[in-house]
Amino acid sequence: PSANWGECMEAAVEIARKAGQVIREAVKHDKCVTTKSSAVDLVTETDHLVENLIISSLRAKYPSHSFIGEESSAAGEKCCLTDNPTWIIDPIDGTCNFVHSFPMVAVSIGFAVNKELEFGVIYHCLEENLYTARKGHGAFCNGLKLQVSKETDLSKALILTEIGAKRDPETLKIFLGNMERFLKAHVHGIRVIGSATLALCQIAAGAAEAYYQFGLHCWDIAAAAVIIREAGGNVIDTSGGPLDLMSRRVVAAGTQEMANHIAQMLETITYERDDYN
Ligand code: LIP
Repeated sequence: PSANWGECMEAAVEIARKAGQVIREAVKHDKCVTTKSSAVDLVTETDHLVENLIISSLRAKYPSHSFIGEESSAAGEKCCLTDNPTWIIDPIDGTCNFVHSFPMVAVSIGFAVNKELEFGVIYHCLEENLYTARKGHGAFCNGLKLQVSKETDLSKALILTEIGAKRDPETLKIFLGNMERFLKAHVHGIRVIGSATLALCQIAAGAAEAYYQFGLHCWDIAAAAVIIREAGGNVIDTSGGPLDLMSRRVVAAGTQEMANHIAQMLETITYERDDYN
């Protein structure tokens, strides 16, 4: 049966490219912006339009499959991963960037069967870079093979993270404390680019050593986790244990040593799980 997933992946690539075209056009125009969980958790009419485009196209091809989408979940649909083949979709990752026309904007489509991630497609649509990986078949950007950094020394690391939607004083204190700890450990640098999926693609590409975040969602990790693993990297929970797609936290790194080192240094920010209801 795993032979079928290659065909599903081709469908994902095709629809990601179509979605990317819509986003490339929409970024040139005024955006209608509203907020979700907080005043900095943004959504636009293009997020909804693109999610509908992706899900309706895939559902027509694969009517028995399940779908988890960022905007469907925000609208109250259950976010629950079962053994059924499941598409995990972020129509616009980097919505805040999209609103500001900052170019780190991507479409992310992950696919899981029996709760195992099978492939991931991330389209950095404003730069036309297509990241793809299928379990056991390697990771690629525009057809070129990706390879993670093999660095194990934290003091030689470039680290990526994202801020997340919670901005209350306690969250900010822990967030800034985590950053401060890495800066005091003399990492080469810390970057916040505004798109979790594209930051994770940089880990796969070996352009940065590690990524960590509290507060991201399953649709930010699903596709990227396959791409990083197929590029030789590690994706784990911030506790150091195995990745839990629904736990809203992640550490990704080129090497196991680097991932563990990062995880050990993090103080936890608690977010409600994606599958809490
Ligand atoms: C967002 C990411 C951002 C991350 C947030 C959120 P959205 O996704 O792009 O980098 O910090 O947790 O998941 O809302 O733009 O799709």
